[in-house]
Amino acid sequence: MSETLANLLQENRRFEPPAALADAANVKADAYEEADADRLAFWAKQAHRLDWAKEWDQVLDWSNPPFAKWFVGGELNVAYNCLDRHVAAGRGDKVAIHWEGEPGDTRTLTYADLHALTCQAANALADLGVRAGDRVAIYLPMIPEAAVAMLACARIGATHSVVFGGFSADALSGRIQDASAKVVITADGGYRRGKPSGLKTIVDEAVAQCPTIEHVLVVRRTGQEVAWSERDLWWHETVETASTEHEAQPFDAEHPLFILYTSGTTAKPKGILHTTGGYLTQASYTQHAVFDLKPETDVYWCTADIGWVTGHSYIVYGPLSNGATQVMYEGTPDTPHKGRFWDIVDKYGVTILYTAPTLIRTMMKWGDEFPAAANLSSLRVLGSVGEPINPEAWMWYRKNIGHDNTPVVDTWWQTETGAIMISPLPGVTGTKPGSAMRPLPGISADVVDDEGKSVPNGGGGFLVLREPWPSMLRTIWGDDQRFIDTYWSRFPGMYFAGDGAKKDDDGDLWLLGRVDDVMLVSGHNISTTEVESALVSHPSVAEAAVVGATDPTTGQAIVAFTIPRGSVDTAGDAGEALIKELRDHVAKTLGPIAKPRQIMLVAELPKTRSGKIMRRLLRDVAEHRSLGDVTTLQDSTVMDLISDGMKSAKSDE
Ligand code: 6R9
Repeated sequence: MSETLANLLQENRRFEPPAALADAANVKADAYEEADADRLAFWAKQAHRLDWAKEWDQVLDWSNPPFAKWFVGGELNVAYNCLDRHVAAGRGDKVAIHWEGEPGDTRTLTYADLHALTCQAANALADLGVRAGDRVAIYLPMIPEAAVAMLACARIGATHSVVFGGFSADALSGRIQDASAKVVITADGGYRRGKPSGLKTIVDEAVAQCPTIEHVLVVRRTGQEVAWSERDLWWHETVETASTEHEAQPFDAEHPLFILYTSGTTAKPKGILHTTGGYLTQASYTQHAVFDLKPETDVYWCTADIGWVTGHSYIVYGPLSNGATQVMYEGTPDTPHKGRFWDIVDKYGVTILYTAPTLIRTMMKWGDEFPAAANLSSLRVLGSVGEPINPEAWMWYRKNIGHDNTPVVDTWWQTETGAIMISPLPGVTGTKPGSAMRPLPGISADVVDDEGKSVPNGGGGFLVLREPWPSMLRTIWGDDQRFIDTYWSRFPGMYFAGDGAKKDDDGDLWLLGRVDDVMLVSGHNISTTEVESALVSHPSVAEAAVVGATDPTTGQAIVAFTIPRGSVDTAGDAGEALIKELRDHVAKTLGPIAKPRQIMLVAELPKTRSGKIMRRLLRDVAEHRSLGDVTTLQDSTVMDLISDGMKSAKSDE
């Protein structure tokens, strides 16, 4: 095998930043030079965008790798930086959150409101005996109280562990037990798909297995009936009656801020630990730099859930530390209709939108008429995160959402990295559809081969980070050895992210998916992302997921699951003809080596709760069934296999 990862996809489209945006951009090209000249001085300057109670003695202590300390000896309070300092500067009346419930109810919270509520919650938690260093689990729908709960923990130095509201009782109790949390903050329920869902019942079931839990604090959102026990307290009786006065104490820069669980390859989720000063520095700087956020004029909206790292860094800590006005939406994108997102953009005049490829592809599938029906002219920067964005999805996003002139920033990062690492800067970088382009100023990323050697331009391999960064994970909660083994052992002295990537001829970076998903076809390592992108570049395809299935002659063979766009006819012969056309299309786009052995037309793809395609399940479907050359949508057994797999995956959690 000559190459570590084949580089098949060619992309020649390029889009320069709009001149007006470039002229007024928060961050210009000189940031790269400045950071290259002195990386630590650069990060120290970004740390000074925050208010510190005590200045640090040392920017970085890397004497005991991979255990980093940033801003050693410095002290600050995260909630103070997100709230108090804006209020103190006379911006208390500025809107922090325009909240929209799924049923259409709304709330507007100014910085003064958010500050008062956070102080009340901090006082209430302290009264319940929560002290600095204690862990608090948060299991809430997308309501303002989710942000308040996180900020209240940060304010008193308690470490929060937010668990996505879609997780099961087992998943929740496992995470509570791993962190030995003292308190859970939840709600009676939330609205999803037009119905109230129950959260408190799941917490009751989970907490039965969690002896460390002393109290359950419950926000009333839906008003549904809930069972009640002695340890339960209503938020409106406990928090909303507490004093709105609370003085934030500073904490050490390395004080634990939060744990966020991310599932690894083994069953036991990893509790990724983030600390205070470095995390906030990078979350805050990247919000300012990557989104060109202007707090006075922008209305920002990140569609992620607070249960994922994107919600932590780019709904709570990034926007609020910058004093932004943002939109927060509780529900699903197709309730009550498929244009809901675009109605929200229109209604609030959203200027910066941050969403995920899975949503963009879903919107492509639904059809152009939904965004066309709303006024999206306020948008000026679009962001993407969570998966590789296929060039055609990128183009669709720019054209249909960004009126063909809005920069699209494809941002690569992970729960582990805490904040954005690789991304264009909207006022600086000429973008290429599907490329995350360059590491941000102050970040050192590279693509290496099996031996850890940097690949030349045009080559593919493993994405690594060569230098520590401020918002890096500090460890896996309670398991330093697993931290070392998982991230720092594959390539000595480098952080290995688990992703494949390539450098194009200009040295720009293209993410190629998880290396566990790479297919080995006749001795060539082929990325699932490239084959998926080739499929999505066909006008009849909305989404595609590609896996390698064991094959007697080629080792692995490429099997593709493809969702046609809404208007495409796939009945009978039309389906067969489309499959043939798609196989040929991939061969023509990427070369014959990448031609799928089989293509299945399907109505849905199995996804994780955060919207990432679960190729593992598709591999099972592809391998455990000898399928003919073609299988179409009409073959319901394939869909049953996919949905059975999804059910068992959900019960795994
Ligand atoms: C922020 C987040 C991390 C994994 C990461 C990679 C994939 C995220 C991406 C991307 C290609 C991008 N990923 N952003 N792949 N291009 N712009 O999603 O964190 O949930 O921990 O997932 O997501 O595979 O390793 P997390």
